[in-house]
Amino acid sequence: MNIIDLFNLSLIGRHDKAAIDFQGESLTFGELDMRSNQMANWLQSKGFVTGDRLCLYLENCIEFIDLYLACLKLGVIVVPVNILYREREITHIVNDAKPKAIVAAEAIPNVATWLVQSMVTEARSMDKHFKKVLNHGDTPAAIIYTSGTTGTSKGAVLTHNNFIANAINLNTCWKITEDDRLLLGLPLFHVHGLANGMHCAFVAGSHIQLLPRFEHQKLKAIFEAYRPTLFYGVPTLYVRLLEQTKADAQKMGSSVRLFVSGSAPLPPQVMDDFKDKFGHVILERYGMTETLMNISNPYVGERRAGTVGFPLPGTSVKIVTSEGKEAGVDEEGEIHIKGPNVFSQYWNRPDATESAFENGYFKTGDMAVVSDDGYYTLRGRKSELIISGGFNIYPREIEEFLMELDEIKEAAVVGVPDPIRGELPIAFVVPHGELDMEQLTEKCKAALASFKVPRKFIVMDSLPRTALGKVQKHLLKK
Ligand code: MCA
Ligand code: AMP
Repeated sequence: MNIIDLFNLSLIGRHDKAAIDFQGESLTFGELDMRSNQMANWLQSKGFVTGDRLCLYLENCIEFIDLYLACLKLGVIVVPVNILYREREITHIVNDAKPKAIVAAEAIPNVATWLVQSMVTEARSMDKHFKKVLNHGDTPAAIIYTSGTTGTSKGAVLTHNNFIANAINLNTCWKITEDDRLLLGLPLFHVHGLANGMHCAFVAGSHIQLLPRFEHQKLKAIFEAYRPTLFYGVPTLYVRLLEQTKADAQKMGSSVRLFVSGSAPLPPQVMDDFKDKFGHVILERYGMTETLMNISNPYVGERRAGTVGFPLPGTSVKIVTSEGKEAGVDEEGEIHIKGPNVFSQYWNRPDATESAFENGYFKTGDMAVVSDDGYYTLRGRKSELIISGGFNIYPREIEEFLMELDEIKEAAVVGVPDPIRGELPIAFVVPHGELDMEQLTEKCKAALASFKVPRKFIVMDSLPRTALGKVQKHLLKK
């Protein structure tokens, strides 16, 4: 089976049930099914077949879902692109994934763009029925760009079966049902919003209130009007929610049965303060783009602050020490993962795929320990990855950009702790002469997604290096 066969529990089986609200528009599962049939017919009429790629550069919207479901029905591989990415970052993905088209709300400079509104208008005249295309579960469903542990952006190929395993796991373990109401403001271009949010709701038949994005200032009113039962957030959002008064927080939490956090470490203090204000113990879990969800605190039982809980069903987890041995209790090592949730390959990168696996396990690059009662605690990463507001930043990408600029000789980027975003990027630069800081920031803003723009530039005469020439980032961090 492919994931559409599973979504059909709702798309067909709950035909008349309300599926989604978005900016005042309400659609049933049957309407989502019909709209995506029309879009699939339209894409087919443009020559799309199984295995072709389609890039989506869109904020959360119903049209994203129409296109996404249409691609899954056709076996076309969706390549979602972070809406905050700029031309340079989009071009890298387009050159690598070689999609047949890039869909966006507005033309992207120097990138051949298909405009979503005209596609949707044309699709409205297509047949509402779609002749099923047979695709099995190992068919790629999406290529999601991420940098793994090495720092160069690679496309993780996720199959229908990977997504199916994730949806079945979370629906079972977090007891997601058709009675749930999910407030979904996380971006659909990342797996947190897409696979945990949208997929699980479509399989279970839950209702979704979709937001273009989270604007924390508006959340109180949205909670009170929608009365969600389920909420998924990154730690930055939980920090923002703590700005509510206790009385408002209690009201906001009164309809909710489960708050989940992931994508970055949730400080135990935030979890405690949240319990105090909202009266809920946040359930923290751990995942990656390449593996979807791996480890989760339990729905029933102790949700232990600072830990990510136990391996999810079907997921094998090993902690491997620096000597290559399996770690004992409380012994630190790298997390290795095996299971039906784990991706099959990086797009067009057999070399990177091979080095990402060892003995059939994916090497996550995340360090962890396990307690004697089985709770896993993440201890940081092997790589230099910076996570800001739940978005990943690869220092090397910013360093390479800075060093392409005429005025910069050398650059090193590190993450510094930030109480709201978790981490923020800071750049150390060795200039060729005088530096115009404002101009430098403007150049970064024009080329990089806003969350990657260094918040500070620190000018140095030279970067501290080891005898072998490697920059000593730990010294810079200090
Ligand atoms: C943030 N901004 C956005 C969006 N999110 N712009 C458009 N669409 C978005 N979705 C921009 C804002 O314009 C602003 O830009 C800056 O980011 C910060 O916004 P602000 O309003 O101050 O918000 P915040 O309080 O910092 O909160 C931001 C956020 C956002 C809502 C937490 O960072 C977010 O949605 N993060 C989720 C990322 C995510 O889904 N990660 C999952 C990856 P400017 O600075 O120019 O003003 S998947 C993953 O990691 C694995 C698998 C896992 O385990 O889940
Ligand atoms: P991504 O590449 O966007 O899939 O990000 C995956 C990375 O996010 C993981 O390798 C972890 O480093 C981090 N991550 C996800 N969930 C958590 C969590 N609960 N605590 C700490 N880090 C997390």
